[in-house]
Amino acid sequence: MAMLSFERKYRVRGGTLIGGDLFDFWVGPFYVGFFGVTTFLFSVLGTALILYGAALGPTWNVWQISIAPPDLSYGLGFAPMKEGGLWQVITICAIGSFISWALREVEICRKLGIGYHVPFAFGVAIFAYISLVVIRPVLLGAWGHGFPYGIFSHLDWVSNVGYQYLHFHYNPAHMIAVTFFFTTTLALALHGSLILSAANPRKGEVVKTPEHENTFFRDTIGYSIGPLGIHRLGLFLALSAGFWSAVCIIISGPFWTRGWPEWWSWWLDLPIWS
Ligand code: UQ1
Repeated sequence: MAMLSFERKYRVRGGTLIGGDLFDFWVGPFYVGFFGVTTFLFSVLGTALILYGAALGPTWNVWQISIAPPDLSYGLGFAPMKEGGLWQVITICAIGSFISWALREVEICRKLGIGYHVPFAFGVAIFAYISLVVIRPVLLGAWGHGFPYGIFSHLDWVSNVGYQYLHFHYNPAHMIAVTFFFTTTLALALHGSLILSAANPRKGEVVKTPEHENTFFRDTIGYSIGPLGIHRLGLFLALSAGFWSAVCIIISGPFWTRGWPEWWSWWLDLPIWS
């Protein structure tokens, strides 16, 4: 079905989560919806506050602009705007717009009658962000444990927090996350190259079939996961990367305060060695 007639058929009322027909329309190619409106409002306010924070100085150098969370002494209370309160409101706007965006995706999935895989996957990314700026700071008792909103400043934060645990690569959850990140790129490289090799042949040759794809991997490694299976595997790998990243930072501080290399002494402490 041509795209234009497909869209005419599927761009129908209904499937909204809230408010019935309210905002249940499109503007040009974009679906609006109640959550499109809330996404827009949160992101405009958040962006305006970031610009206001930048205007407070001391620099307009885009690499160096930074909006810092409150001092640790404010604990889990509200801070004055110019002393981290801006960071707090920007964080609320960010979470509000991310969750609104996910719910707008859910409404579009409902209209189309497709699964909720995309908003679910986005939800894992939202969870990773919320781990850094809400879950871990709350467990540690101060918003000051959140990361600053700036290009260089957030890099400095990652480095400093990493060194606080001596050598972050010894964090077992970090190891699992990194392994999932790399395996995701391996899977996508295998999948992208396999599909192009079969579906995009040189001029004059016919497009090959999923049987060709299966057979390539059966011939090579004796196993093919299949054209549907590779997408399940890819989604699992990518979501696991985000999930274990969230775990690795949540456990750093709230559940383990020493250097991560020391964590591995459980191995030396096993009774089997004595
Ligand atoms: C695979 O087996 C497969 O099924 C035919 C694909 O679908 C098109 C793929 O893209 C890939 C990469 C594989 C190979 C993957 C494994 C885990 C054996």
